[in-house]
Amino acid sequence: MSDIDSKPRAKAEPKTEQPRLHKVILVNDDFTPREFVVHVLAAVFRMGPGTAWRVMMTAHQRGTSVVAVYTRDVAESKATEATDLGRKAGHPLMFTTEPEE
Ligand code: TYC
Repeated sequence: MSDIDSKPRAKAEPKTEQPRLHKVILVNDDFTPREFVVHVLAAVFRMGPGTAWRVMMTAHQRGTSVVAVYTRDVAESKATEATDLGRKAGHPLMFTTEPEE
């Protein structure tokens, strides 16, 4: 077979790039009550109590825990909403975001 009649090869990359996803990260502190962290995770991230407890304990023991992954706007607004719930209740609870690799 000559290469003259060979078909163009399919492009490996998709034409449009997918938007980069961002992680919401829960940061441990020494003051926010465990139950309050679980309440915020359930309210803002729609977690069941078992999952919320595990995510909270991961941050408590390791310093941080990945809560969820969203597009950048959603990740940032949820991190702000969750951090604000803590601040309004007088707790230093903090959620941050970072792009996924
Ligand atoms: N370390 C807190 C305590 O012992 C509980 C806690 C867990 C706070 C996770 C924040 O992201 C956090 N009361």
